[in-house]
Amino acid sequence: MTNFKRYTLTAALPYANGPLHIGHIAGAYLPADTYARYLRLRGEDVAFICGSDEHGVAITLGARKEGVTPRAFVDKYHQLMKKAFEDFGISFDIYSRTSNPVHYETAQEFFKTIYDKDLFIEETSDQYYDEQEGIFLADRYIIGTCPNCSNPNAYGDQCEKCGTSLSPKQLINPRSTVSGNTPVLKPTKHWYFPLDKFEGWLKEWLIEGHKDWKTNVYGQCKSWLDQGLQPRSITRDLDWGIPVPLPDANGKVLYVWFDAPIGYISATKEWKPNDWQKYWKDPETRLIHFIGKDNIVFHCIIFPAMLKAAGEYILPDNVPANEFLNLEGEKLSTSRNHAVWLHEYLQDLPGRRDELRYVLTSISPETKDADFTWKDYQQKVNSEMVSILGNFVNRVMVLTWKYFDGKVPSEHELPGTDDRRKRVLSLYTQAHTDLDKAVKDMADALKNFRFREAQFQMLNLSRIGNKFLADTEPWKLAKEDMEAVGCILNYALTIVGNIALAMEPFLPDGAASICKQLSSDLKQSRKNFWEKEAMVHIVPQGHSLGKAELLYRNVEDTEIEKQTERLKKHQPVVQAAAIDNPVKPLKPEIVFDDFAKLDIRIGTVTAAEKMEKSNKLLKLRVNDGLGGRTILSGIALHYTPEEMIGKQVTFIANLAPRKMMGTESQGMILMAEDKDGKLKLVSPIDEVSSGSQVS
Ligand code: B3M
Ligand code: ZN
Repeated sequence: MTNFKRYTLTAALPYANGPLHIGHIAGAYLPADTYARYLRLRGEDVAFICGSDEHGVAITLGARKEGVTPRAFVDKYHQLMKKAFEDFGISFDIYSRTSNPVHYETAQEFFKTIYDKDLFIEETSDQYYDEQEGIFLADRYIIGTCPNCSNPNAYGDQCEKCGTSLSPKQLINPRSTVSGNTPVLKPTKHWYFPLDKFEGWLKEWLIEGHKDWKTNVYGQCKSWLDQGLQPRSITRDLDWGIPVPLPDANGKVLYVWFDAPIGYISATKEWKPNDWQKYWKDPETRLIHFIGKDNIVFHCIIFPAMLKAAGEYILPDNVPANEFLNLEGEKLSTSRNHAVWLHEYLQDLPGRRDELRYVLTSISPETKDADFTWKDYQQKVNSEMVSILGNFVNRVMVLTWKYFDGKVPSEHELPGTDDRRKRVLSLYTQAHTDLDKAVKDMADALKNFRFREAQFQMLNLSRIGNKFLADTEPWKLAKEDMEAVGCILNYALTIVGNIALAMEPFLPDGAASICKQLSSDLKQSRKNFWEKEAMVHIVPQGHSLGKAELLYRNVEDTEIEKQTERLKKHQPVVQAAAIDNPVKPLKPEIVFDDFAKLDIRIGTVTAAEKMEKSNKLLKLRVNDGLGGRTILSGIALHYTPEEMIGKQVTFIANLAPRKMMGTESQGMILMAEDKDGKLKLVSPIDEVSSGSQVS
């Protein structure tokens, strides 16, 4: 690692459109916070920057849904998020917001800088327009079928199903998310950032220069660059956003993904109005973006190109993006309200901040998606935090009080050569070697953003400590050799103190509790510990300890049950009408000849039985006027065999026969799927003779 003078750490600016959940925390904020704490402990100069992202369609659509103005909407969620971050103890140096005046100025200036270099392309083109609402439909104002994966609800900027980034005109059957209407095309002028012109430079800087980035990040960037870059429009026709700072820009605002990353710079300005430049313009500053995987291209390709275009700015040196966190096996979802909300967690489980930090780091989605379950949370807290870590610290404290009245015993090496003492000495040497290695491995993992591994090594210190106590058995020696007991407990207390130091980036509350118990702020040891990356001396002989207290408590079954009940009770939030429209969008248009190929007929069911070993299939005998045929139909959950007999059904008569579970099905019965998923037979209203053709 090159030596840097200072660090600028950014964590993705969350949209002020809803509360924070554990997916956000695990994705960006907790790893960023752990890293920021680690750097500060090492004595580095750190700017840890975040704030609310208050523009864009996520905001205007959200405000619309709640029936309030965008201003009222962002005010509400900005406060909520800011407070949740504070209550949880994320140690931002500043948590700003992109509706601040300083951000307006900064973003407009940034635009002007690039504009003055004549880099933007100005172009009038036809864009989708909702005539009823009188608005242009960009980004999430428009949905349609994804040309890549046929997801019928792909957005105008991205298909969430396959991840492809899209523009509205690529959507098949586009419709307005506001009114549900099919849009028309209307000309409008916009400014485009010539990303294509930066392609060569990006390849060099990123593909050649940053092979050290995480594989998931590097891979995504490479595939983007391999596909070739196009100019991207960076302005929008919206009435909420930062006005484009040009005289002929009437009513246009900056695209949210243009202004939001500049928000990192504005927030730094707000934090250090006279001294912000060194965090953004000095090549000896290391810039690191902490984000989730859905933000990779913006932070690795588009924003760096913008910084490069503006000139003078440093570029990200690393972007350790995380994959996603799931909850109880399902995608976390704000709209379906399938989430553990941070503010609810803090209310329901007060005094358990470290527990959430610990569990989220231990399952951190660093290389692949991960799953949070409440059972696993309970298990990790009880069997790791309580049984291993808390238990070790407590045993050492209690034993020291018991044998030495809370005073740190002998600091000296254990004299003597009898077997018992030799054994204690060799156990001590072994523990010391193991502990030094764990500290070193922890520090290495931290430097490389492998927080899971780092935290595992941190916990290893107490595993080794427990083993040291179990092997030396000071409670047995107490009968015969108090000098040996003193040496053992002195070292055990050293381990406890080093554990507190190692815990500080991960579990700050527990670390503070240990300091209190040791009755020391550990100031003398801290810097040494992170510099040497090895075990350090903690408190002198004779130092009086504080009272022993339990670091962590077990999570009871009832606490977990309450949480899983809460999850079940979470009601889906009401969606914008058009997005939630249960009526499926139309399939691509066909010509008459396509239709004419189908031979659709009416038949009468003469016999019906359940298919063995299938709970879905019914085996039907259908009078088709041609001697009858057997058709298997997946309706067993909706109709009993008895109900089916005598019913007239509509079926495709010329579909190639297909064998299912050993029986040939000679056709397909047509069904209508109701909005609750129930299947209903499609039958003629008046009876017709069997074999009648439908046309
Ligand atoms: N607000 C997207 C998100 O919350 C966006 C990040 C901006 S970072 C500059 O996923
Ligand atoms: Zn798709």
